Amino acid sequence: MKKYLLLILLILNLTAWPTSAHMITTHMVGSSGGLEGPELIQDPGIEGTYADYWTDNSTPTTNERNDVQVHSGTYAGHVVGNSANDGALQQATKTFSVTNGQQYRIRAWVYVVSGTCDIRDNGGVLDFSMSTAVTGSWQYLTTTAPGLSTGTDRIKITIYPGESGEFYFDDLSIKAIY
Ligand SMILES: [Ca+2]
Repeated sequence: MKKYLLLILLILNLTAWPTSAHMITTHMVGSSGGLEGPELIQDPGIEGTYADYWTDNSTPTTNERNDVQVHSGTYAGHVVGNSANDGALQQATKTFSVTNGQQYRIRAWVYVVSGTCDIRDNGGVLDFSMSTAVTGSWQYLTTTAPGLSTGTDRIKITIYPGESGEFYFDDLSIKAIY
């Protein structure tokens, strides 16, 4: 049934934009069956040069990529800290764009060693938060949130609440959903 729905949607897409066939490739069918836009996170798998994409949030003891715990690929982000809000923040040059009123799906994989790992927006343009304190295995976090205005925002992945923690993060995703 989903195949037929996809086919119909593709035909509608072709009919609506006959000269923009590349648009079709930017839309994927998500697990909910709805269409999703392109990935908005740059280097979502944390495989690139870490400092190009991530900076410190507050004063983490460690904020790096390493290969000790990895969800996919070769590397994952790794944070160790001894105060609340210690963690990783997307570089100001690596923001994602948000459209007012558009709904987004946020996904992340997190491996908590200790404390609570909290993932949220930094700027309030896309207002979301999700967290886990489950230790010792990769946990899948997902939520949806609307754009509260049109602009750019950043992800931060921090120890919150609590005053200490250690975690890994990998395979981040933010996509518009339709
Ligand atoms: Ca990875």
